[in-house]
Amino acid sequence: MKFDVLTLFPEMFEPLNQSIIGRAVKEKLIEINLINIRDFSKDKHKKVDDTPYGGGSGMVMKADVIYEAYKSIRNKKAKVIYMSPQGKVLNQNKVVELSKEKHLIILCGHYEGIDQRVIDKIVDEEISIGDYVLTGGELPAMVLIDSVSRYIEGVLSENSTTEESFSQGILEYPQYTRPEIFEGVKIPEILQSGHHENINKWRRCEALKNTYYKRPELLENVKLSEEDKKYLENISKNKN
Ligand code: 4G3
Repeated sequence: MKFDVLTLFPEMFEPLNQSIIGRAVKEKLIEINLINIRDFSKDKHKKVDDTPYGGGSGMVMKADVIYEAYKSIRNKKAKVIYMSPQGKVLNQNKVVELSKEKHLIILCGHYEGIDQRVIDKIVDEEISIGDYVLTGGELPAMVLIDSVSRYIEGVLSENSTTEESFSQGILEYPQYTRPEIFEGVKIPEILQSGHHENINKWRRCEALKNTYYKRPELLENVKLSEEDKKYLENISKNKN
């Protein structure tokens, strides 16, 4: 997977050189190519923004400079994504869908936004990471790159995306590791039983309990087995 990122602040992407994503880059499982939009300003002062037509506060990023930056990397096969609070809100299903692309071009805006004409000309999809406003699209772009890269073959250890939160539409079961007793609190006894079928059932029930209490709205859009429904009945009766 190749990510081209059009940004005024390529230095902000330094965190992607760390940990799992950093290793994926070094192993060439993914490629992150940062393009500094400012390099494409033809102005002697390297101007990239201007005041809005019609008046108002703030600055707007210039269409011509962004278009020159885009032309330096343009590729018919790539999907162009604009990170914006006005986009469709990202979720795990969208992340999986994007992970099947070969090449993503991500446009990061700053200031009050970007001249609408270049958005209309080059952008395929507008995506938001949530209903709040940030100073720029760089953090959202990093969120997108991280979440999508986890689904690229070899980036994570086997199975780790199939069982986790959201992959089945519900939250995760709680995890425990040594020590066996922490501040007087023992781990749940079943986890030392060695009975894997019962452990799996217990974990499923805990995952449903977590979801019921923390994110009940997720249960409306998920297919539940008859056993799941029995667990949930008990949870709602507070028997667990
Ligand atoms: C465009 C994305 C970009 C218009 C970008 C502000 C939040 C998100 C920007 C605009 C952003 C998000 C830059 N803030 N929720 N800021 O994904 O008004």
